[in-house]
Amino acid sequence: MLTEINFDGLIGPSHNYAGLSHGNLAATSNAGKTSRPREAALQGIAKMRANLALGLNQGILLPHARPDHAWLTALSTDYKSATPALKAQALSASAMWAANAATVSPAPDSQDGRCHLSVANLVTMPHRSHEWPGTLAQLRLAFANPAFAVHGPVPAPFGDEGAANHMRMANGHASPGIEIFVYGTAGGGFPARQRREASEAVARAHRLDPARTLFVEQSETAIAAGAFHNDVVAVANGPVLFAHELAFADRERFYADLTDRLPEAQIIEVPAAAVCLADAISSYLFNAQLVTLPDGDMALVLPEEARSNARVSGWLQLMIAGNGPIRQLKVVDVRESMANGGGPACLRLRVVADPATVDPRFLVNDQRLDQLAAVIERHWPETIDPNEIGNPALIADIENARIALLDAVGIVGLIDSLPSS
Ligand code: SUG
Repeated sequence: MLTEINFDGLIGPSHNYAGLSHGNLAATSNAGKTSRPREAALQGIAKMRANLALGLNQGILLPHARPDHAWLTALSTDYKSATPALKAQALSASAMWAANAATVSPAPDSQDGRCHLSVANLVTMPHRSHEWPGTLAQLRLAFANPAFAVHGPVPAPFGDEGAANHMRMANGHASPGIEIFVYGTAGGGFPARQRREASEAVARAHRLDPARTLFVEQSETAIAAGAFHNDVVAVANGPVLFAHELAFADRERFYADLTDRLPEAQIIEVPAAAVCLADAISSYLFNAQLVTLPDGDMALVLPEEARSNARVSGWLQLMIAGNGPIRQLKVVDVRESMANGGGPACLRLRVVADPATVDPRFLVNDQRLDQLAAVIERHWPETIDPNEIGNPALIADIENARIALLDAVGIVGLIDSLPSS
């Protein structure tokens, strides 16, 4: 039976604060701070446990080989002699933000009846531009069943950041949906990371019905305020869109096009007068997982930062007191990821599929999470000071930690795998 599975990026042992993402205010303002990889990964595990407790299906994507020696070799260097900037870019644990792994179109939306996944090229940021081979290798394993079609990346220079700039709305997960691709053209002083050409290429690859596909421009004001991905200012689930008033360049046209195609659409818009963009972005109110619970109600899985912002939590209380479609709030602590600009929604890739068609090594229950937590507790570095990333002992610990994890989950083939094409 088709259902939604959230695949969370397991936070890797090299998680650190290098300040690599221009336009991501959390990441740049925390540059140079000491990170806590072990705690970070355990926070991610706790979030997955909380989602399992809500009755949701949960999967994982695994950390990539870091440092990425293959990438450094392609740049005619190696980790020891690389510049400090290249070292940091080669070591980044950024693959944890699985919402940027791929764009996913569930089977009911595609003309060939398969679930399509296109790995994101992430070409805008150097430290993310070398994620796709490691992601593609995993997607090909996890979704090898003929129920899926897994595609390679859109070629450069058309930046594609995956599901973070894509929303799907439908009456139910298994019904045909409206797919909404959000792209940027200008971002004030910050880069617009999703190009319309890339979104259009993905929509073609996924064989979507053009009549049920929308291309919507992200507002320049939102990007300039730090919304480097659409999922920082909007999230959708089923027939519900939850968005900030200033998320889109032309909201009235978007809402009209949407309700024209999906008359059941329910739009919950948060006015800038109630929650300004700065509060929305620092609290990650919209980087929540909007999920349908087994009883059909919707819940919003929010970061702790949304509760601690008085204006944001005041607005949420009013929303819950009303009679809207979002009936429950669930708060999770993902502070280590948040400090790099990654909230609960960034950490997961949603796939609508029958779990029986997914490689079981990528699916988790509480027992499997216990097993993963034991590996993390034993092998993940407790702290990383960005000044220490040249230390060979730290690098050996990071590499051994990932090997221990792949061994534990039975996916040793990924240790140095590259996609075959
Ligand atoms: O691409 N941060 C990530 C955060 C991605 C969040 N994902 C979504 N919104 N879906 C990024 O900006 C910071 C890494 C560093 O600076 O060390 C970073 O890559």
